[in-house]
Formats: sequence, C-alpha cells, structure tokens
Amino acid sequence: MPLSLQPLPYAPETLEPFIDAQTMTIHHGKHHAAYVTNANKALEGTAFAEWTVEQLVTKLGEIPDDKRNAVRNNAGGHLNHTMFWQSMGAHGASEGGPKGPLADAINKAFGSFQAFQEKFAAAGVGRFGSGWAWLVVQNGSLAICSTANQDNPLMGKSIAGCEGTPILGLDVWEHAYYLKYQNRRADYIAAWWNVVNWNQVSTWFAQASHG
Ligand code: MN3
Repeated sequence: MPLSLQPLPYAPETLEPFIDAQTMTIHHGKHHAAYVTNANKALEGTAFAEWTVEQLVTKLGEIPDDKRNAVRNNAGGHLNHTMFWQSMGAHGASEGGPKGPLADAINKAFGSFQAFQEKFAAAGVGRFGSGWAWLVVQNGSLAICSTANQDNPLMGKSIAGCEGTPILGLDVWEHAYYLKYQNRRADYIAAWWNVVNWNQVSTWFAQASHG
C-alpha cells in the first residue's frame, strides 16, 4: 500500500485566528501532499513500498543509499505533518493546558509549565532555517530538542541529532507561518500554544510511557 494523505482532522479555519485557513489549506494540500507523493515515487516498485511510514522513519538505515535521502525527507515529512495536524485543535478544546500524568511529567522535567513553554519556544526560535521543535519521551522522562528539515526523533540521534518518542512537534518551516506572520517566528509560536490539543498529547504520552 502506498502512503496516503489523510484529510485534515478539522476544517482549515478551525485554528483561526492563531493559524489562518489559507496557511492550513496550502500547508496540508500542497506541502504535505508533496511529501506523500515524493515518498511514494522514491519507493515505487521496491519492497519498501509496503512499509508503514513509521517503519520507514525508524529503519532508515535499511533503505538503499540511492533512496535514503528521499525517504528521510519525504517519509519524515509525511509522519511529522500527520502528527502535527492531530496535535492541534480549536482554541479552548483542551481547557488550558496539560493535565494529569503529563502535567506532572512536565513539572518534573522542566520545573513548571511556563518554564517548559519557554524552553520549547526557544528550541523553535533557535532552529536555524527549516525544521521542528519536539517534546519527546526519552528514557522515561521528557526532553525538548529540535531537528533540521523533516528529520524526526525516531530516526535516532546519529541521524536526527535528537532522539526519543515524539509526543508534540512544532513545524517551524516558513511555510507554516509566513502568510500570516512573515518573519515573526516567535509570534507564530506564541500563538500556536492556543491551539495545542493537550488531550491528544496526553494520549501519545501515555502510549510512549507504556510502550
Ligand atoms: Mn510543514
């Protein structure tokens, strides 16, 4: 089965005014779609065309040399964006932040939710060029890191420079914010907190912690 682009889990205007509908439509329908198309193109006619996107990303080393970079960028892009859409939702849907075991783990790792937000935002602002900021489960606790391009922490430290099971990822490519925020990446990140779906992040945290 080739990889496929799933519809956005909500209408493109759902995240307004924090993330505008036009950005969502182009980001999903053009950018994300292109990662899916290009990953399938690279794998067409090979046994790897049967792999899931998670398998492709976690076992990059098994992909032949002449296809590895295309898979790294495009399967990575597919997995990252699939997670990104799910990690967001209408403002207020999560009633103001993480709760329960996730809130406890954030406080334990970073001191407070505010300190976590500052450190995460700094990872996003500090990523030079295009990439992602991540909250990952690493050896049973939470950590923040960032990756370049479409690398994912599941690719491992030697490839992505960051490792662990991601439970929240923030796209800091200009295509994620330029129409509304132009060069103001920090403003985009500040606004993005309003639409994080903490219920979903909690679910991923529970899965990563028990997995
Ligand atoms: Mn993107």
